[in-house]
Amino acid sequence: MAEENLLNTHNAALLLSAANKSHYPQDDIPEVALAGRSNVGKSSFINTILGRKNLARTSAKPGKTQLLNFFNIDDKIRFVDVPGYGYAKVSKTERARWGKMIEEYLVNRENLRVVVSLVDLRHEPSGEDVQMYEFLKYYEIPVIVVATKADKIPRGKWNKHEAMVKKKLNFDSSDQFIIFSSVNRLGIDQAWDSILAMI
Ligand SMILES: Nc1nc2c(ncn2[C@@H]2O[C@H](COP(=O)(O)OP(=O)(O)OP(=O)(O)O)[C@@H](O)[C@H]2O)c(=O)[nH]1
Ligand SMILES: [Mg+2]
Repeated sequence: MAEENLLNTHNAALLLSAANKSHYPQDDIPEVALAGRSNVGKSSFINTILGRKNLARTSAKPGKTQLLNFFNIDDKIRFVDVPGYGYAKVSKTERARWGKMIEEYLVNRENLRVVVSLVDLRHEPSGEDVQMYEFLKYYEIPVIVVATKADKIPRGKWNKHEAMVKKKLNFDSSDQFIIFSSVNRLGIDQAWDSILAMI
């Protein structure tokens, strides 16, 4: 893989977890943030494209990740695993705190180069998926849309699902759209190409 000439993807580790900007790393390393509904597959995406089983924790229990988790990739890139939205069993207060934390990071973080916005290829994007995409477009934050869990629908239906997702998001055709599966390890090269092109 071409990216392996540039960085050793095996040299990856959790650097720190932060609740607010006073805890963010202080340097110039470019960051790639992962955003999406709880359970969409953000942590799995990180593990899969790094070829690791359990670097970013994954769970069948949604709503687990409450902090911004910064992963150091070979001292050249960081992945930032953002807590998922849309988990029902969260109080109004927690939801507000979440919103503040995410907004503070996404809008003001100078290290941020691109947001990988994950949606489930199987379903029409939720209101919150649409809001996230619109938010990123509004603030002119570069975005790559990754449609996860492609293994759960037959290949012959991918086009139809892609069209459904794009329509609901009011997708900007100049953005990248990647069909992905952590189970079948599909879309990895395309994801790396798109990410590295933004950095
Ligand atoms: N079939 C299939 N399952 C997946 C895929 N990606 C993730 N999963 C499963 O979906 C569940 C949630 O995945 P996570 O990666 O923990 O999701 P997350 O977005 O990090 O969730 P939060 O941390 O709660 O926001 C786990 O049971 C994963 O094994 C995929 O591509 N295909
Ligand atoms: Mg997670």
